[in-house]
Amino acid sequence: MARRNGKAQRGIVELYHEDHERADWLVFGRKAGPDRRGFLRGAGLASMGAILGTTMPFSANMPLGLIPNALAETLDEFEFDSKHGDLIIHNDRPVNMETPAHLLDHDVTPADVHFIRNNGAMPMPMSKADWRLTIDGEVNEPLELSFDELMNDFDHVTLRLQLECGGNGRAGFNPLPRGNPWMIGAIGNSEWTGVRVSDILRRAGLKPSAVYTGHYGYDPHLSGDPDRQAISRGGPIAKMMDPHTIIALKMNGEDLPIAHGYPARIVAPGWAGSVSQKWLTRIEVLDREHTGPGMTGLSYRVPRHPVEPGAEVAHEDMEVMTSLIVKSAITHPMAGTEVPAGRPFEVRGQAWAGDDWVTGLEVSVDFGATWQTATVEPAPNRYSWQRWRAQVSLPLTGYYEVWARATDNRGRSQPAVVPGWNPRGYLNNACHRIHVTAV
Ligand SMILES: Nc1nc2c(c(=O)[nH]1)N[C@H]1C(S)=C(S)[C@@H](COP(=O)(O)O)O[C@H]1N2
Ligand SMILES: [Mo]
Repeated sequence: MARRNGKAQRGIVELYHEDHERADWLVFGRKAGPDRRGFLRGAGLASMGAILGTTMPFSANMPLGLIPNALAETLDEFEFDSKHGDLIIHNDRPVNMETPAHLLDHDVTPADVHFIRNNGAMPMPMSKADWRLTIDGEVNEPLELSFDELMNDFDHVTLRLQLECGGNGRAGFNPLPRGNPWMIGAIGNSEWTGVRVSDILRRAGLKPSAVYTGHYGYDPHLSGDPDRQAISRGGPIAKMMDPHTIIALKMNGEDLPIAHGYPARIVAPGWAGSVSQKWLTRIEVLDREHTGPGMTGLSYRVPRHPVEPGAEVAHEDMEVMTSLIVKSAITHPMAGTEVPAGRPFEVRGQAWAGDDWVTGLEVSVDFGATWQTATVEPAPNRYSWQRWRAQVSLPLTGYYEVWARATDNRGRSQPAVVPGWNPRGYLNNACHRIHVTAV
């Protein structure tokens, strides 16, 4: 990856030059090698076809590492400005970028280091003047609201809210499920200003039949088919009526960046980020669980009972994920740092717990044999992550790992090893570890 002046960039061509196996993995969705063809017939080929606008009959003959010419010509170099440092790029079409752990150190995540998760294409921004939000379905009075009306006719709240991808931590699962191999950084905690979804639903008037929402955005499906949605999830009415679930009009006091849903998005903190529809245009109130893309099959669903790693799970044995679970990140020092042996230094980070909150955090520098208590700050508001700190000292020179383990208000803490495998790799809250060398 080229890095200049805090810009991270990676073109498809460069990617193939560097590492054609990884490039194949990115482009075709799965690893190169003898089984590539199998994957090409499946999801990989479908998404390739979507990008090319057609199928590829001779795909089986394509030499490894060859860039489809159409792609080589059309895939622009993807560039993302950040004055704070580089993000980790998992994919450039759709755009998926992760925040490295040390950039989670800001208590309020700056917009330019907030992870990005797109399922479809990045849309051309719709102007605030043209934008409308429709509220319909199981309501007494359907609404069509303009941006100005949201700005002027409703109360506004400003909250620091955790937004975490349900697949954050997926990279730790074995076998690796399909999807972006997020490590720890598909989480952000920006300051969002907007209107409570509950206020809007109350204005529309919920019918007694209302049980769930369905969310719609204006980002195009990767296929370009205007009748298909990139993603459309929703949540139970109780979650949508929580006063912390908002339609955000500002991120850190500014217009939302296009990557984060300009001009308005839902933030439903503590649940899989996919509930937080970006580029929001419509909330449909439903009398049953929503069935949009991302609600059914294996997507954002977990097995009702533990399953063997790699198992195929029948769709009817899966249920929709609700709250995410207790987790923490070590944001300082940066992994790989050298520290002086025998002298205390600060280890710190952030911790969060979905709908719950963090009551304790411990760190270990001896692979979990002993743990020392860190201080945990209270959240500035519910659903914000919480800062923790500890003074640590490493007795002798050599290689160490720092591990962090948070505990929530219900007494649940993070496992040292990866928790229950599931087909799409959600809810991995194993302890974050970094390595440091004492010199
Ligand atoms: N319209 C739309 N909304 C979306 C998505 C999307 O692809 N399209 N991705 C979802 C997912 S999976 C996540 S994790 C969050 C990520 O929000 P961010 O990109 O602002 O970090 O947005 C959600 N909202
Ligand atoms: Mo996500």
